[in-house]
Amino acid sequence: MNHLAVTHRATDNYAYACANGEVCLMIKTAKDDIHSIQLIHGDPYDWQNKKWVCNETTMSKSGSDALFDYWKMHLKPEYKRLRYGFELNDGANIIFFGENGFKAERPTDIAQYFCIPFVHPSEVFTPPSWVQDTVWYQIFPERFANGNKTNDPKGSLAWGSSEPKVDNFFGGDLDGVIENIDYLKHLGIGGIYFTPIFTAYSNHKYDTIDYMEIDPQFGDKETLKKLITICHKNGIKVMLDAVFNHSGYYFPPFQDVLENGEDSKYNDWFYIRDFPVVTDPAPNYDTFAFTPFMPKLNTQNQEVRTYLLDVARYWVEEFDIDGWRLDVANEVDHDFWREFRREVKDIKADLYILGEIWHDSMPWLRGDQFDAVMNYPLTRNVLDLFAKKVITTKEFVENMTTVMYMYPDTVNATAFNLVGSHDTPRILNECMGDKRRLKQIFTFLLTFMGTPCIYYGDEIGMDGGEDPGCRKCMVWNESQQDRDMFNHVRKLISLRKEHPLLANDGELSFLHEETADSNCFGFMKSNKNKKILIIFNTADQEGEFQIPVELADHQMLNLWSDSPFSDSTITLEPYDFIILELT
Ligand code: ARE
Ligand code: CA
Repeated sequence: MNHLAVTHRATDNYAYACANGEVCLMIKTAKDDIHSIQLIHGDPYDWQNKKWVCNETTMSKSGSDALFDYWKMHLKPEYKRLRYGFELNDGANIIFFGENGFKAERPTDIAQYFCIPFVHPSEVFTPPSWVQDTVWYQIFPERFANGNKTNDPKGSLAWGSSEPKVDNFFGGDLDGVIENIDYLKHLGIGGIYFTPIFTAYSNHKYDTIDYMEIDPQFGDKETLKKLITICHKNGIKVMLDAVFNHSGYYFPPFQDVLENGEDSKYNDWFYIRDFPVVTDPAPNYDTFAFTPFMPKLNTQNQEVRTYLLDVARYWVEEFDIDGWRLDVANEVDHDFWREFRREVKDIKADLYILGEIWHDSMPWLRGDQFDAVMNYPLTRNVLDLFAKKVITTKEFVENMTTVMYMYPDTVNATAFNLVGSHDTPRILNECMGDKRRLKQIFTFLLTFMGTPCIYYGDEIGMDGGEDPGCRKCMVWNESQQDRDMFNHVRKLISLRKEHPLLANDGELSFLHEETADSNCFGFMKSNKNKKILIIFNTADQEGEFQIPVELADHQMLNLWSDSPFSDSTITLEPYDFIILELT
């Protein structure tokens, strides 16, 4: 038995409470090492005749990556308390594993067992219930649509007349979004994520000057109110971008510090290393990255906190927004985010809080800070397989399993899954312009798990390289849009609405080992009533996928073509996919 690989702690992705009163336990062991695991569990205070009353339940292996097997189990402790340990069987030996490590025998002393002292409702990860059925659409307001020529910035270029640059403007605004609500409704999305809309100099508006005003280039507060009302009428949620890690250079408090130096009453609002403040040759204050135009805000300072929390509350209270996306969220302190959560959820309990973090984010996803993070680990993996073709389907399944077990299932169900954003090259570029691969990626994104986000224009086949290339003006002339791609995405969204299994209403398992052809792989979503298989051929040649024998007895329906299906071997065209419902 590989003792070193056995991993469990009574916390985070290894042990978490679910909203229905269940506790989920997960343990990790070396791949193909352990044959079976018995969970020994009970209430710590349940004793009879000086003997602890415990139960035994068999765990099941629920996934594997390159190195590990993952075992999972749900329990419902009657009194919300749990003491437990694992009996690991490798075929030759049975060994007990508890908080104090490995024992040859099952201990009678329950101090040796893992402990969940008490599950408090306030510590259960509970994102807003609407989120897991939402398909997001990301809008970069300067480039989505120009609905009002009178507010165009000076020197604005004709819509789409040239390539996007770090400093050029095309006049996009909130009226443009209002004008195109029907387009979004027709596509079927359920939420818009707007990159920043508050007053700032740049075209991206991440260098905030006034957190309490809409940038006049985008409209005013009335325009935003109108936009939100129309969105809500059409069942579309609205999420705004909160840039609280740093302000813009022209944020009045920072200007005050520049002017008055140490005497400024704002001198502790930023991380100034020494006075006088200089920007050249390098800023002597902390910034976002090394950008002197984005001085880092000191969220340890009480006045800064009060100010930013006022901002956070204001747009929820007065404008009824449905979500906050938090920029550079992992560079702001946890304590601030805890207070942030309490304040905004006090006003609107089902507000969605999305952190922008590109890395392992467990510390922010314990229920006391964010409801989700932008799932870039998923993005990387999807691109590596479908777009860049630098990993095999086997590696894909393994990597994705690692990503999935990084977090509780409850977190995965609302993960913000994206395949590109205003910070990355467009997905079509990553696919080297191959639309078949792009279609597969959309199919994956919209049938997997979590909540998918579509970056504006990807659905009509827009291209563009790295920032700023990925921020071109939306193409509105239908003859220049890829309508076939649009219909593909639209059909996926509508299937997802029709079949909750395609969203988050069931268990997901990969179908890989069963395949003879390594270019093909799939996954299955299942609940008590039915199963849906989603299968891909990721190669430029015809591929074959064998339906697992244990599923052979089911009635099958090809959901994509809406026709019965009966073959046990599926033949797929290059870069094709199939969605099968099994009843
Ligand atoms: C501008 C230019 C760029 C140029 C850059 C150099 O446009 O072409 O490369 O300056 O300084 C905003 C604007 C950007 C702008 C930037 C600076 O949108 O256009 O870039 O301000 O003025 C990390 C952070 C993550 C951050 C990304 C960009 O962790 O939080 O870097 N993302 C947010 C927003 C951005 C925004 C800002 C932050 C600043 O989403 O749009 O930029 O407010 C790895 C790392 C990640 C890293 C990621 C991307 O995978 O692990 O940590 O993210 O790469 O670099
Ligand atoms: Ca305009």
